[in-house]
Amino acid sequence: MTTQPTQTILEAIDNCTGSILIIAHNRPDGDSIGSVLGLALALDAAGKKVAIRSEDPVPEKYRFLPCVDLIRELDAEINPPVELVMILDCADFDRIGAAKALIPPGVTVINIDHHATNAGFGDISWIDPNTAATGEMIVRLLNEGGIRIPQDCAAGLLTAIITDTGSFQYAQTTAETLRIAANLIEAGAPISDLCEALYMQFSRQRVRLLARLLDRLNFACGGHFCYAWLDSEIFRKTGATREETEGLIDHIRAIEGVVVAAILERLPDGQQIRMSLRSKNPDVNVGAIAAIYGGGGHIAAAGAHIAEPHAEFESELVEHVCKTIDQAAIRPRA
Ligand SMILES: [Mn+2]
Repeated sequence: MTTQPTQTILEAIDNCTGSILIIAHNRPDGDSIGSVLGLALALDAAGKKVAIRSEDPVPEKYRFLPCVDLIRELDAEINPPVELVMILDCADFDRIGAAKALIPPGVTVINIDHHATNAGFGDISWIDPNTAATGEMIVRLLNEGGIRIPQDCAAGLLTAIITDTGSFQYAQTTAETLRIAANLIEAGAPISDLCEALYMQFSRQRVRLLARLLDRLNFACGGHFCYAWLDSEIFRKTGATREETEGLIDHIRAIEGVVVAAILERLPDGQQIRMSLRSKNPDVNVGAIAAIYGGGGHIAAAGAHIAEPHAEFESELVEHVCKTIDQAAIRPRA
């Protein structure tokens, strides 16, 4: 009988007498923040020493979460010394950035993630691409280990699942996802308070940003591909921050006929581009499109950072997306 990675992970946690260092990925999203907080709070309640570190600060919109201040900057001291490292929701080891320097040599690194593009870095890796959110995997791990889920932990983990499933709308939302969410609500996660904090507290600047973005839509592939550019001018004119772009793409994705949505953000240097992609059709894999540009992600959601875009970047992207959509259209659906 083969040992499940969850058993190996639980044993490593059990045997750890020093600090367990939990690391969030750069530009942390709801799944990343909710998962690291949830795991840390459950392990803390179980008597373990935990520390959470992130190179990038927690975005303003997630600062409402209970115990969010446990997520500290990289130079904060960790006592006792780190004996075990857990990296969550991170498709690629480089995405923890300078937090790598916090990993003492020889210490076991555990990689828990749901991105299909995760190549399995670390000493113990548990990758489940069929899971909607890393938060869901954390609940499975805690349940399997008989580790109690305190109320604040449940709030973090439910936030992870709500944000990565698009409020239980995306295709990866399964009956198990809903059972786990029910589990978290039973543990005291306040679902309507969480949703209000997540989706009903946008700043006026962010609403102005959305208005201008919707004025800049480009349609291609007979309306199946819709994309828009963000640049320094739009942030200056609206007063919105670059952090407030999260979720804008959902408004493009929501347009009738659109199969692939994209936001192309020109970074402050005026050169580099951050690309976010969404797909509404399971046969149209935007993860594969992102991979062409050195990025990654899932079938339905992916992204890439283009450091040196060449002059034909936009027309080439349109071509790649249209080809992917056309191929899906001719492939018979199972
Ligand atoms: Mn995730």
